[in-house]
Amino acid sequence: MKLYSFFRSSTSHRVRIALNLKGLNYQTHFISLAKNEHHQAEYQALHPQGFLPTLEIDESKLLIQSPAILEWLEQQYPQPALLPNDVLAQAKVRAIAALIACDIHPLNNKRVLEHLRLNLGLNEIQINEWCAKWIHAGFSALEKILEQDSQRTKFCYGSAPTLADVYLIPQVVSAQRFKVDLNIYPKINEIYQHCMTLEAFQKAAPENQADAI
Ligand SMILES: N[C@@H](CCC(=O)N[C@@H](CS)C(=O)NCC(=O)O)C(=O)O
Repeated sequence: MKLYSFFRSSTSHRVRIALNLKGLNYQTHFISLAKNEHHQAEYQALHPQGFLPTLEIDESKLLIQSPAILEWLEQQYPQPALLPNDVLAQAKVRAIAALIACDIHPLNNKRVLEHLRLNLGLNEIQINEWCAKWIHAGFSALEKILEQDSQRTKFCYGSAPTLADVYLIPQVVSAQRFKVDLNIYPKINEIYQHCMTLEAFQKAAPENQADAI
């Protein structure tokens, strides 16, 4: 398998974590968002939206959209499971994933920030305020969800990593980049610290990618 990835792309980061947790071998092909390589026709022939990541299973099979890639990995390589057995529990894990993927990440995406910067004239302080606003909105709700779950241990759900952690950790890294104070989210912080003791998460971290600037 070949993953088209950029070290700082949180959607690529999600897929790297899942591939590592499942112990799968993959090659990484670097597409630099900083150099706008995702706008080049060659990459857009693979991913019509020009977003990262793309997972190439073989030359004729390309998967796009990280939620679809992660669900495919889960079905194709069920062990270790990243979803609990119980369907109600699965809905809880997917709710955390959706809170991050639908309600936080898209608002802080490169193309959105570029529009705010270049077309609407926001400066870097205002851009950081914008990013922090949507991260705080999502994280304060998530912190309440995590507080309410009495079964939770050191992960978002249960006692092993799930898709919820696969989505959360890259979003925490992104929040750090936008200088969001994470000390006000003790549960999120605890999950982050714990996941980062695991090799699968360490290997997937942006700073450990060969294209890290
Ligand atoms: N829903 C998509 C979003 C993909 C996405 O937005 N990726 C970012 C990198 S984290 C990207 O390629 N952004 C390019 C841009 O905004 O110009 C997914 O989860 O795969």
